[in-house]
Amino acid sequence: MSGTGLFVRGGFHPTGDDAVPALADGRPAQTVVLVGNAGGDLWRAFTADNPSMAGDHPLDRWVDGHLEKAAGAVGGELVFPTRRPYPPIMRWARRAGPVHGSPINLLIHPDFGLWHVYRGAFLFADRLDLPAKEVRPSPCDTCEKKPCLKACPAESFKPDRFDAVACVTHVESPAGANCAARGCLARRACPVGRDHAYPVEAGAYHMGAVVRTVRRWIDQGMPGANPGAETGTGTGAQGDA
Ligand code: B12
Ligand code: SF4
Ligand code: SF4
Repeated sequence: MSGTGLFVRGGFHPTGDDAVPALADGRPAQTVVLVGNAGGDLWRAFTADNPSMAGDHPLDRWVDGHLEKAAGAVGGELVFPTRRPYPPIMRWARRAGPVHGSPINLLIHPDFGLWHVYRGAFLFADRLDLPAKEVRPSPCDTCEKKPCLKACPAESFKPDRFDAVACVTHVESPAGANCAARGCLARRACPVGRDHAYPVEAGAYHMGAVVRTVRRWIDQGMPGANPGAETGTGTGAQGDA
């Protein structure tokens, strides 16, 4: 994965509470290792490799190709965070590394802030030795003003859910041009990890993927565009985030 911007985000030994799926041969996974990216490295590597951006979901296809190659090399079984049934990757991420929930639901990392995601989980039949989990406090605990919560012009962050319809309706409107062109204002309002903020073009690309996905869910009649209501398999096509 060298030169791709992908890196190991930590690992853990699952228990029954972690809802880790069984391996293809039915055995339980004894070790889970998460891979993801942070900051702009992955975007720069991807665009250098794909100057034409041809085809559907070019970022997902590029990332998935690298993950599949790596999984083959280390003998792990791959689970993708954005393919249904959605794995509880945010729970796994908290088990694996120093990330915490934030008021806008994205996980916050003390160094990367909100500028990091998870691309794949490698499941292993063996109990592999893992370094001790890094334990660090949440930056949100000492962030008094919580600017992330005040930045969304569409009031998409409800106390218990993300209102994807309100978000996308705003982003598609003329008033939402800033979100559309540069990425989510709420994510950008957080003072933590600003040095790791995605390049502007990456923000626009990811936002475009979110808008297309949620618009499709709305067109398919999914209540509140809540994907949790949906079952089945296949790509969530939210990826590209
Ligand atoms: C579906 C999905 C979306 C949908 C959400 C639709 C909706 N109505 O909520 C859409 C397409 C809108 C979306 C958007 C984004 N997403 Co998204 N998304 C997912 C995905 C694939 C599944 C989540 C899910 O529905 N699980 C199933 C349900 C049943 O489980 P759930 O626990 O109930 O999940 C929901 C709750 O956590 C709920 N929720 C629970 N409590 C609370 C409390 C508050 C205050 C809020 C706001 C929400 C909330 O929000 C979840 C839905 O997003 C996850 C990956 C994963 N496997 O978890 C990524 C994931 C959560 N998304 C991610 C990202 C980065 C984004 C975007 C920033 C992408 C972008 N392009 O800008 C935006 C920001 C949205 C936001 N501010 O929350 C990352 C987060 C990484 C991190 N640092 O934490 C994840 C983990 C994917 C990844 N590859 O790492 N996403
Ligand atoms: S703005 Fe403050 S409360 Fe919001 S995510 Fe960043 S550190 Fe946490
Ligand atoms: S993209 Fe814009 S409208 Fe959507 S949640 Fe972020 S700030 Fe709100």
